[in-house]
This record gives sequence, C-alpha cells and structure tokens, in this order.
Amino acid sequence: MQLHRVELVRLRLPLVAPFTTSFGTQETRLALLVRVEATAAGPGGQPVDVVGWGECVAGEHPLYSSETVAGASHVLATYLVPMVVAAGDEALSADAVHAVLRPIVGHHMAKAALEMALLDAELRARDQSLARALGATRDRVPSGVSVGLHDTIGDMVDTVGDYLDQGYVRIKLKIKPGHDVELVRAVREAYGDVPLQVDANAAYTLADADHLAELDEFDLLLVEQPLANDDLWQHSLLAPRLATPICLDESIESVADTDAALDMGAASIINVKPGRVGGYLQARAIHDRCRERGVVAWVGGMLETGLGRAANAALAAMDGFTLPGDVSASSRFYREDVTEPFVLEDGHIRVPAGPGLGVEPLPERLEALTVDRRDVHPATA
Ligand code: OSB
Ligand code: MG
Repeated sequence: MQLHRVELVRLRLPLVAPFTTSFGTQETRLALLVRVEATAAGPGGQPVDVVGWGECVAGEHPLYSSETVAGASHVLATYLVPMVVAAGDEALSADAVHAVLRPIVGHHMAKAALEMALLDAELRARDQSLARALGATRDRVPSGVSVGLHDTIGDMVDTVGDYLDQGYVRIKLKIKPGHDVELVRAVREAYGDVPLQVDANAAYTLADADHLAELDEFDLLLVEQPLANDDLWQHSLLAPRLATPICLDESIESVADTDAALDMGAASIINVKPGRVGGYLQARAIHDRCRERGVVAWVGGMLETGLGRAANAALAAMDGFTLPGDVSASSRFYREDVTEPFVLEDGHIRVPAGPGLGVEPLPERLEALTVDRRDVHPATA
C-alpha cells in the first residue's frame, strides 16, 4: 500500500445524556479520527485509490487509562505515522503495522487508530468487509448496554427500564463504593432475571472483598474490573472469595496479559476492546487465545462514533465472543452520529457487509462536528 496523506480530525459530539462512571462524568465526547489516502491492491492486484478511516478511543482526560486525545495526537504525528511511512510501500500493510510500531512503548489506542485506518483502506481496495477479513461468522450481534451511575437508584431503575423497552438483551450497571449492592437489588427487583452485570472501573480494593461478595446473591453474569488496572495479583486473591465471575477490562492490554490473568486466576472472562489492546488484529489474537482456552470473551465499547461502532460490530460477530458486547445503537450516546446511525433490530446490531468498515462519515455531519483537522503526512508546519 502507498500512503499519500494522513490527517488527524478531532470531532466534538454532544452526548444524549451525561455518562457517569466511578472515574467521572462526561457530557460530550472528543473523538480523534485518522483519515488516510492511499493506493492499495484491488481484488486482481491492480492499484486502487482509497480513503480509510480510523477512530482513536482515548479519552479527553487520562481517567480510564493513561492515554488522551492530545497525547495520542502527539504520538501519532511525531512517531507512529512517520514510522509507517518510513517502513516503505512494500512493507505497509495493516498486518505489518503492529510489528512496525513495536519500538514505541504503550500508546495502544493511538496505534489502534492508525492500524484501523490502514485496514479500512486496504479492505476497501480489496472489496472485502472487516467482518469477513476477521473471519466473523454472524451477520448481526446481540446488543448490550452500559448504564452510567445516576443520582438516585430510582433514576437508574427508570433508565434500565427504557433500555429494556428498546430491546437491549443485556444490562451492565456501573457501580462504585456506596452505589452498588442496593442498586443491583433494586434493578433485580424491578426487572427479574434479565441478563445483568456490573462494572466498577477499578473503584474498589481487596479490603472490599466481603462487601463485593454481597453481590453474589444477584446471579450476575460477571463483575468487571473491581480493582485497580495493575492489581492482577489482587484480583487473583479476590476471585476465590466471590461466586460472581471476575471479568477484566482495564488490566488486559495484550495476549500476554490475557494469559497471565487466566493462569493466575485473576479473571475467568475477558472484555476485549480493540483500542486498549492496540488494534483489531490484536483483539482478534486475544479472541483466538480465549477460544483456545475455552474462556468466555466479549467486546467492550468506548463511546465510539459509527466508525468504531461498525468495526466493533464486525469484531463481535466472531464465534468466540459468546456474551453480548457493549455494542449498542448509536442513539445510546448520540442524537447525531458522524455516520448513518446503527439501530437496534430485535435487540441486535447489524454487522456492516460493505467493504472495509462498511460505513463512512456523512460529509455534512463531519463538517458540523469537526473541531479541527491537521495534516501529519505530508506534514505541514
Ligand atoms: O469500562 O467499559 C468501560 C466507556 C468509557 C470507558 C470505559 C468503559 C465505558 C463503557 C461504555 O462502559 C461502553 C460503551 O461504549 O457502550
Ligand atoms: Mg469496563
């Protein structure tokens, strides 16, 4: 593939309602997109000019992980884009990106965004969908929804009711100390045995083990990331004290982390987010490892626009993702997405079948939502 131009585009999208987790409240999303212009091989090997899009899921602030939009922009412009350009036209394939970028430590979300843009470009030229390229087998995926913390338990119960009415097949409740057991009890009492799980975003410590065990009576699918990101060992001490399975999110950044967590008994279920693990191809590798080991896995979400949502739906359509993902309708977060919206159909999201991501920014939406655009290759001053 020949890379002619790489641009970073920042969008600001208002959320339909504030989204609160144990690490803070968000009212808008600052999204960083990577747009590439390239010439790649067509189905018969002939050169085809294409545009590819990637989405970086880093937060505006370093609260979920250390990455941020500003940091990712800097790393993309200064290191990642120049490195793939220097790798040369021959070596430049989406498959090669992970190895080319290995000298740069961390910055998985920045790497994932660049890989995603190149993958989109490559697959568009080849006229193949991302789902097909990943080896996905389903044409629609069951849709779960992540419900943020609310001011009162009653508000949270009402919001859950709205989502159930819309057809979501699995509910995830955000929890934090002081907003946990009674919240889950109220949702269970209101809606019976709906598939239910909780996510603490690292808000507890091992000293809370007995308290977390009070969640066992609610027959939850899992408790996600109860302890700190780097508390793998502490999770392994917590797991035998809970009947509820532990799922790790923040702690898992690679196949090696996945193996370590499973070997240690720190988790029995894995949340796979492509940004967190350095791209869709690494996400596929973790999927494959979980399947080999007979471990349940599912696809997480990071408030993606329609671009990342399209790619997450394709990933979630792989066989080994056996629990519903946080792949909800665009309307869960956005009144106006940058692409045609993903809609809930009988509790499912349709997997795009078109080439690449199968969706693209609507020009007028893109323009209306754009904060700024910057050329990073060829670089301008
Ligand atoms: O922990 O899964 C998480 C959003 C931002 C950061 C972390 C998380 C989340 C979510 C939202 O739970 C999932 C979604 O995009 O639907
Ligand atoms: Mg999580």
